[in-house]
Amino acid sequence: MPRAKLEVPCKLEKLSVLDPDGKVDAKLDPKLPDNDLLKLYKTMWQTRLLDERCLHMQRQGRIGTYGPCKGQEATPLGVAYTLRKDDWYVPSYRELAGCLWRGWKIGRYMLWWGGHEEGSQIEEGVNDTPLAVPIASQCQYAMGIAWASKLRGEDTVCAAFCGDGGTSQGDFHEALNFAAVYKAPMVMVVQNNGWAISLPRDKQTAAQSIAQKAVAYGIDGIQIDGNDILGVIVAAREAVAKARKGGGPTLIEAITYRMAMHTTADDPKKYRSEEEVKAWEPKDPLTRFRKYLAQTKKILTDKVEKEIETQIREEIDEGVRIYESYELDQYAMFHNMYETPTPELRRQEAELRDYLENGRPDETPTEQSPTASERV
Ligand SMILES: Cc1ncc(C[n+]2csc(CCOP(=O)(O)OP(=O)(O)O)c2C)c(N)n1
Ligand SMILES: [Mg+2]
Repeated sequence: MPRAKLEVPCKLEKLSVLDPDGKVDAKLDPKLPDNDLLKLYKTMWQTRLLDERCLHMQRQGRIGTYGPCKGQEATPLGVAYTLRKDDWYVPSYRELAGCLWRGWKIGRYMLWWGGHEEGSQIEEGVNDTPLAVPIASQCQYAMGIAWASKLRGEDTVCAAFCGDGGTSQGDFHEALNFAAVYKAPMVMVVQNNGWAISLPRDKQTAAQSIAQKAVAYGIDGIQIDGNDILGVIVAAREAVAKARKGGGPTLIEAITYRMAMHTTADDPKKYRSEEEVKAWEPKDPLTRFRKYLAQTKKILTDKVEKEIETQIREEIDEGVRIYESYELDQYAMFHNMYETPTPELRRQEAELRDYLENGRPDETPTEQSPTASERV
């Protein structure tokens, strides 16, 4: 047998529609109605301000460890925009913008970061799954949801998200492999923000792109500018339409950047340079979208902007009020895993009850006690 080139049919593309100056490629412009553009802008801006508020509240001890999404608003929002209400949205933990678009309530979102079980409850009529921290675990749920919709003869699509780090998990591979073989209506979106905590992208994979991993599964892959909401919408629309028509999954790699720390438990200055962060500032998805709406489309005037900001701030304040006035079941975490709690869970519940009713046990730190950041 002679040696020959292995011909592998594949469709791999790269796409960007809106440049950092807010100028749009006219041939690719999805031409969204003005109303939708302003609604998207409001959600993106609200995400930015809510994210900031959560960060401050963590510093004040009012919520727990927080994972910011600053800089990563355009991809989840653009994808959510292309979904129908009865489609499924399966986030990891930096997809707040799409969650707000899908109808998640601010107060409940805060409950999740406050460490309360009630934060995982999805609003009535919203086909989403709760935030997922076990990396890439949500890819498996998404594949199952997509396959179930196919088996039931429904035409709903499931969009799932994970990070660049998530692509090294077995779950990511298993989910995409299965979805591809069974042509499950799934859209797999990887938010490649260049880092998995302190691990840079070039140590994550030797592959030139994450999009090219699609070739191994026999599906289409596309790399997009994840800070360009219009480009995200164009790519996601095509992927969703293809999945809905029975064409199977698409892998979308969205190139973006996490402008803040991984979570409030780490210090990014320890592993990435200030210059790198500075270089990403001009590509900010929010300022880019603002320029497009104000200068190119001329629909965002100072007056409209002020009105939107007032509305956003009122809604966030109301969300915080709701979050802080929830009547919480302190013991819910012991009751939601098993129908009959195990003896160990019962022991822990009794310990917590004793702690809450009778005060603090002696917590004098010993020499060996790790600090919070050492434990992460
Ligand atoms: C299965 C699993 N392993 C390890 C961790 C600890 N961990 C939390 S976030 C993270 C990095 C994830 O990086 P990436 O997928 O790129 O997402 P990003 O945080 O950059 O959005 C790791 C290793 C975890 N949550 N789950
Ligand atoms: Mg990452």
